[in-house]
Amino acid sequence: MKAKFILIFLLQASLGFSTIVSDTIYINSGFLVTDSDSFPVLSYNDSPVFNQGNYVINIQKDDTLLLSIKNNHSQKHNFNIKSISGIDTSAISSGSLKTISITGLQPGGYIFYDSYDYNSYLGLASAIVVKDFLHKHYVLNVREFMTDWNFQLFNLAIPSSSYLPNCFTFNGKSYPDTKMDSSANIMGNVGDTIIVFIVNTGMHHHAIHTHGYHLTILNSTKESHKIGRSKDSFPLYTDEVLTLRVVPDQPGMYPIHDHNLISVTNGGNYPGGMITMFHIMP
Ligand SMILES: [Cu+2]
Repeated sequence: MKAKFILIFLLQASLGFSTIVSDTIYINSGFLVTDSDSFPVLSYNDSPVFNQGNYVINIQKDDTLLLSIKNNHSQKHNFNIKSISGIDTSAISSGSLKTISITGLQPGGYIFYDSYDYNSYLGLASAIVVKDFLHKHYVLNVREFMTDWNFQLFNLAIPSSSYLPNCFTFNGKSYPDTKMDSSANIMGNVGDTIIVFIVNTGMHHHAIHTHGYHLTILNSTKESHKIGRSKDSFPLYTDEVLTLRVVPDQPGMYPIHDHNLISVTNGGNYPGGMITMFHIMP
């Protein structure tokens, strides 16, 4: 039986699939800083050092992901992937490391997150991209915060006020800090095919407007009737992942922003929040 298993494994390896990919994510706490605010958050990072931009896991189709999760926070956490079952979601206690194996993910974009309490809201929600394409890709993690809630939750209090967010981020940054973040600026040349995953890990719906280009919707995890549309505005439900394709037809720098005006402010002042850019060269 064992010899048979090894034979199948060798056969699969020789055919080029079932590659085992190891990755490690760290659950860190720290302060998310914008032009107008600084408040506590949680983040998935690729090192024990806190970074306010969430780490994105990238694998290829048919890869087996051996994912180690190190909990550097004082509370317990767990690991889940939206709409995927069969994953070990048991608690990862403070200070411990757990390794899980994930196989069989279909190509596309997924949200991984912590299901305990408000941990996903506090920052523990990011993306896994399973690639079946060779093009360059970007992930825009769209998320808003109400800064008072973060202070209350970090003091282990239940938020006492209704949710009126005042901080809006792409990949953990608010404009103008998004300008300095290569993960949040979509760069390429005229004629390139670029895949863009827009991932709403916030608690509000959002609507992302692109200037300069139309993008084609390749997939939506919430509304399949959107697939195939070519547009320049993209409403997003909470927890929705949109897979988009853009082939820029002109050079230039064009904004990408949330169409809700409150979402393009920092502490109530425009411009801020969810604004980033296309940078397309000839
Ligand atoms: Cu616009």
